[in-house]
Amino acid sequence: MSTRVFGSSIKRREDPRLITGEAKYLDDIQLPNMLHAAILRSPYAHAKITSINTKKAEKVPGVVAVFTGQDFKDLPVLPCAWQAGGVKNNVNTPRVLEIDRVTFTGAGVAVVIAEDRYIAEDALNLIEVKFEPLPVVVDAEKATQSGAPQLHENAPNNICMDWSCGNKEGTDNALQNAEVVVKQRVINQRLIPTPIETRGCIAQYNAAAEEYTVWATSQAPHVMRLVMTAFVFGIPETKVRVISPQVGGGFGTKIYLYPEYCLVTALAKRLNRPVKWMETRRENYIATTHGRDHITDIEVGAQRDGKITALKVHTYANLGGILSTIAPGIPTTLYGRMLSGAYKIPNIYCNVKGVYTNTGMVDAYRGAGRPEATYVVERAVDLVSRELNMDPAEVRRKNFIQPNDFPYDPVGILAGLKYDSGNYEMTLNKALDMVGYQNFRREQEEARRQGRYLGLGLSSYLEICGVAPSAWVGLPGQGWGAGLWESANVRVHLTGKVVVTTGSQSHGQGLETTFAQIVADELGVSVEDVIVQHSDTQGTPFGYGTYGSRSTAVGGIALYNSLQRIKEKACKLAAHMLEAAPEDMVFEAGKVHVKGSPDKAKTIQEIAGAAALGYSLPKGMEPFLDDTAYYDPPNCTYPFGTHICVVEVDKDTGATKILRYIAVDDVGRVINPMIVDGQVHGGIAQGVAQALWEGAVYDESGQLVTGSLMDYAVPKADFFPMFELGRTETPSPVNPLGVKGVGETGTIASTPAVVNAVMDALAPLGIKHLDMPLTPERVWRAMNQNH
Ligand code: MCN
Repeated sequence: MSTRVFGSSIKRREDPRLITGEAKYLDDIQLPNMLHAAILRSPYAHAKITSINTKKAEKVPGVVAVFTGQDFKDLPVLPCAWQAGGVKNNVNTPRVLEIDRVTFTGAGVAVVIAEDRYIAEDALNLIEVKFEPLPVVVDAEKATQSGAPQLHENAPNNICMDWSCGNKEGTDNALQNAEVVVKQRVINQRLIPTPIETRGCIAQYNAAAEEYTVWATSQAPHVMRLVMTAFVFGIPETKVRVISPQVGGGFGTKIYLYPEYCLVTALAKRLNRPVKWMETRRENYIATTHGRDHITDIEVGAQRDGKITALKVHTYANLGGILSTIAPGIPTTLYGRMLSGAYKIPNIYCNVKGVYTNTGMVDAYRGAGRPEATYVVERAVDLVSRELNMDPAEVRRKNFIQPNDFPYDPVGILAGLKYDSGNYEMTLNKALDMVGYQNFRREQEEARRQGRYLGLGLSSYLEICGVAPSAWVGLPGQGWGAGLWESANVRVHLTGKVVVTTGSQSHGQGLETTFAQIVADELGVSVEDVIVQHSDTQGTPFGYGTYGSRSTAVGGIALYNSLQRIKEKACKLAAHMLEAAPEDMVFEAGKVHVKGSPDKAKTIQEIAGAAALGYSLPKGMEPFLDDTAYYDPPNCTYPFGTHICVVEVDKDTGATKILRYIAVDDVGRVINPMIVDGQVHGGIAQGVAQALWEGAVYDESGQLVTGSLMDYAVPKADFFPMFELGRTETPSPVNPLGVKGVGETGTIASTPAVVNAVMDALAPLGIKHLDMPLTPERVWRAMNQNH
């Protein structure tokens, strides 16, 4: 009997090639005769382009060509694929290169193609562009006010969308009748995702076949190909092969179709030579999508006993100067619809104004909408606790959705979907046990007597992930322009070795390991006998890609379903081989045996061999064990948990030190605990970074002040204590493996845990709220209000 590998921490199979430097990232790819592109970007946040003179640049030895937007004016603008919130009439998206006007610093206006990258970069300086600067607005709320510079004719007051969910009248009434009402404005500042590898693209054109091969740092190669061919080039999908090589992190930013990818592809044909473009870090900061950037007014009503009765939220969501591929869906479907959190809140209303400003594009960044929603809810619960002078753990307990409430409909705001399963109090209790809550409160009292500021923050988050049901994302008003199912193909070769191809895409998550674990358990083969292939549109079935923590709960289930059909066929063939009745066959631990006679058996290897040889098959059976499954789940999955952060704020400097960090997550059944822990670690680091250090800053003229790693405070490992992780396992009833997603939990949970901890520490000073990042300066100023 083979050991079950589902649930065991086997080492990541992708790591040897990553650790030894054998993995090939985009910039490692060198094609013969390849040219290099460098892009001239607008130094102005808002300006007309009155003329561009490329003559001097063209004369530089080694420069092959220089192009401007005029040269590509026949190509349409890039599409916006998630037109949520009713944006249909005011979609403004990038061109391959902008032609008349730019709306953010960093928009591409010209491209130099040269024999090497250095020549191309140097020649950029010789392009003469006349810009006519226009007035600039960078703040989403100010952009909607009268007199603000107008960015797009089709978006009066710069409002791209004005979207609401919930019950306004009911919420207003409940707020009027509430025994206490707390109001707070909170800023969820803009973040720069910063994967270690920046973006890049190589394109090669085969003139004889009229076909392109495109290598791109993509989290969704099939979607990239679809969108690029159908909406930009107007050519059959079959004419383009997209390969996503090893990708060095994405965090959402590599989902989209960016202008540079289309530009490089067009150039490869025009110049009939392969062309490569690789983003610099500075370009990455100004031209790759950012995340968050909300200004939110919260009104929360409660009874004196701690029961929350109403939550009203108004948000200005900054979308940047133009829309990225799925931008409108983030502050609507993935934010507004999640504002009930883990709580039974009987009245919820949310209004979101998506706003154009002269800043870089904003789209999904790890968590995408759900960190913003969780921040609102978890801060609101703490503000109520403070107002009522109640223990924040107690207020959470009073309002939690209970285990027998599932499937739970959060007062209709989830557009028909229901939370699948959960036991929120269980994770809270476990986290409180791990931290030693009562002891901490005693320690805190003692510290306060000594003039020290110790604080503890809770975050009992809930998230939606495994985004799918196609029927849900395709509902009128949701605006998603495609389905959201996943696919997997399984082939069991003659020797019993298994090749899986998947439409999911791994860029750090470890899917080559966890998907192999699913196969190993179902077929009873060893993990070493399984290869998982992905990231190449040639040879993998269509899939929507990896984001929204969907690979396991959607792609993994397509794989599971495919394996069931392989097993069915194996049973039929084994029955034929053993001269037994198919209905008497049992598939167990890599063998098919006759019910009650375990000795009368054929191994999966023997069966695969027979299927591949095809000498003797049951009547009508095709040779080979090969199956492709497509899976569209009936619901999303809803991971949850409680994170606790313990901090000390220095009374003299305002600096926050994290003393302990406890995370208890429930992501359903766990395939690989070590990988899941790793995902949680990375997520926590990103969420804590938002709370304490990171923040993208634009000045009034639309220049990104935090435009490099010298100015944007990405944390280092020694900023963190060892994370203390716990887990509960509440299976999801949505899928046969009982799995939920984990890729974003840490980011979603951690930000409010840290802010709540700092606010708890500062409570003796009467400080109720400070906006992030909680830098020593900001905290010190609040502690010393007269300075
Ligand atoms: N897993 C598991 N058991 C579960 C759930 C997941 O063992 N119950 C495993 C999975 O099989 C997979 C990993 O955990 O190996 C993450 O799975 P999942 O939650 O399905 O998330 P995705 O694979 O869809 O990854 C997307 C998610 C997102 S949305 C962002 S953003 C993100 C993230 O994953 N970006 C990452 N994790 C990242 N990790 C790295 N290293 N780099 C990124 O850019």
